[in-house]
Amino acid sequence: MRRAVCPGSFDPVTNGHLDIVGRASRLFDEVIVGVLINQSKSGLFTIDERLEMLSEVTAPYRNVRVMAFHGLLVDFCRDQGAEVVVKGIRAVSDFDYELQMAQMNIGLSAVETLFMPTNPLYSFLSSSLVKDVVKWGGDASAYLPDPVLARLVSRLKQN
Ligand code: COD
Repeated sequence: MRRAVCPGSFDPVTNGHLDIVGRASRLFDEVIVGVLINQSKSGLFTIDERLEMLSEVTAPYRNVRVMAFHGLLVDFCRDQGAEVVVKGIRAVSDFDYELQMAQMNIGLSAVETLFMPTNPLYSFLSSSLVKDVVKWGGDASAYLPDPVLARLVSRLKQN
């Protein structure tokens, strides 16, 4: 079985993330969306909330499952039997850092990284930007799945 991991913070998942996950699901038998538990960086949503949102929006993809992980990505891949990491590349600025991580990861293990060009509709999109747009009352409906937008609006109203 060919299994891939799409890792990230997903705070929260955007249509850009979802586009990459959906395309990866057509290339691999199974795709695991790995949410990094980063103790040094507290997010807007808890890990459980991110997992819930991801599970809801990836439900149409029968070969995608969602899990949290901590520590090294390559260790998570090994534990899950995944040989490939799939990363979306939005711009040259993403590429520099992603290349460093991919090279470190192949040095640490045999895990390959596949770079997938972003859908041009989402090439400028990040979780941070959409949080800012929604915080100040902007319309982010083109960039977030509906249930994620609803949760983001409600969370930012509370803050
Ligand atoms: N279009 C396409 N792809 C996108 C878009 C978009 N609009 N937005 C994001 N992406 C893709 C990118 O590939 C990105 O890498 C991924 O989605 C996740 O994005 P984020 O912002 O949710 O997550 P990041 O960038 O904070 O996640 C970083 C990782 C968790 C992947 C990374 O830090 C990691 O692998 N950490 C594990 C620890 C480790 O192994 N460290 C050593 C690495 S060498």
